[in-house]
Amino acid sequence: MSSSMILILMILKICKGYTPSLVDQLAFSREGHAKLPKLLRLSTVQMLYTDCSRFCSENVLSAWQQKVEVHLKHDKKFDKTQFSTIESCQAFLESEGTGGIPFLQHFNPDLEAVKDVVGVTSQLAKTFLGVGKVRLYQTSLFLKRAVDHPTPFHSDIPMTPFDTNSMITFWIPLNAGGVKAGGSGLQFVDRSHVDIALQFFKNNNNNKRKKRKKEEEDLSKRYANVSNHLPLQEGDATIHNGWLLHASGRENCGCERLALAITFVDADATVRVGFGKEESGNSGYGEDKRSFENWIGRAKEGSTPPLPVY
Ligand SMILES: O=C(O)CCC(=O)C(=O)O
Repeated sequence: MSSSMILILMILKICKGYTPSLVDQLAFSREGHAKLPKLLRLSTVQMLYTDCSRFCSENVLSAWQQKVEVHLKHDKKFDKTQFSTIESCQAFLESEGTGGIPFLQHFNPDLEAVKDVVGVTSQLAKTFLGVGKVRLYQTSLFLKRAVDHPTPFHSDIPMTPFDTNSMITFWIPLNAGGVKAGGSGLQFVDRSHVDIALQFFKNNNNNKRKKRKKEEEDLSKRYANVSNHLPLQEGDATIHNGWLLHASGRENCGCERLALAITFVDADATVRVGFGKEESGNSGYGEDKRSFENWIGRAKEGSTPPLPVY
């Protein structure tokens, strides 16, 4: 059987054959985000939930250790023996006054159900980014517990090792917590992905660094429109551009919300020169480290990374 035939059969098995309309493509391009209704079959979402929640339960300690690593930042060595229990990680973060976390995150779970969805979303990623081929950057599970804090506004690209404008994330809620109105589905700052003026006029004067930092903390006057696509149905997904500011609220159903995020870049996107050393990228450097630590040592700055192409 040809590979395109296999892909078609896989698409039919896991999704209802969603095709991106011009309206969706325009929304993604203009606003930086869009809703993909009925992307996956309910049975696919249920299977993903079962496998992914089991994966999270089996790897809780590792997710807490990642939080400690992120807090220590890349210039301090993380000693696993010091953090061999969940309690030791929690006690350390508490002693550092972190005041809670937004979620527990698991990178690149090796699960068949996730691989199938990667195959389908890779095809859509090409259409939305308008490129011939894409590279899978990462898959990621976001578990937001009832006690967790809101996810702060951020854009994804600074946390990644890429020099690109072509990045897309599919965010797929796997249980009720991510779909209901008032729940912890993503919120998006409309058009913030094309706000080049922010960097140009607010971020280029070293002498005013302190003032600039303060200004950057509150952009609520600058960005009037924060949108969401809630309520979603199970099987719906949202997409957002890698530069778009996005966040999520608290999980207020008293349960845990689990979401799968799948991120692609243009296959021609290269590894940023000086990645991990640059001042402006440092804040987010540790957050995705688990995702790229296995290959970044083999990657060449200014060249494409050793990641799978679709
Ligand atoms: O699920 C969340 O709360 C955060 C997800 C996120 O930031 C992302 O998918 O880029």
